[in-house]
Amino acid sequence: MCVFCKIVKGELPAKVVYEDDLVMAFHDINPQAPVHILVIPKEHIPTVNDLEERHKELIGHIFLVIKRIAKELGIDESGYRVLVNCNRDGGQEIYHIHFHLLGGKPLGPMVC
Ligand code: DGP
Repeated sequence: MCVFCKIVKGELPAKVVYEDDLVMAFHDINPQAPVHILVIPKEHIPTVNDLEERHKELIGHIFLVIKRIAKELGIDESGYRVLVNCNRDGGQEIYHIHFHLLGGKPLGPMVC
């Protein structure tokens, strides 16, 4: 079972900031910004490449959850970045799709 599935099942600890039937959000273990939250679907979807038509509502829901968390953490007005890595060249380390919510400081331009 993957690390994020273990977090979903409560078998690994995480600093959870939001949870419902479909998604979970928790602090990244290695934060790259003052606010660094990972938002994941509870369903094990490995990468963006594995998304299907049936996931359309789920992905929309994830963005509404991101919006809600950004407001709760007080970064909605200052701004934030939402990032998804896919596969090796995208720098994906955990193969359970996740949305990075980064903020709390000026992030500057995207650097590749
Ligand atoms: P990515 O490179 O997009 O696959 O990002 C994976 C992120 O997951 C990385 O920023 C570190 C984080 N991470 C890895 N293992 C754990 C863990 O066990 N708990 C938490 N909270 N975050 C983790």
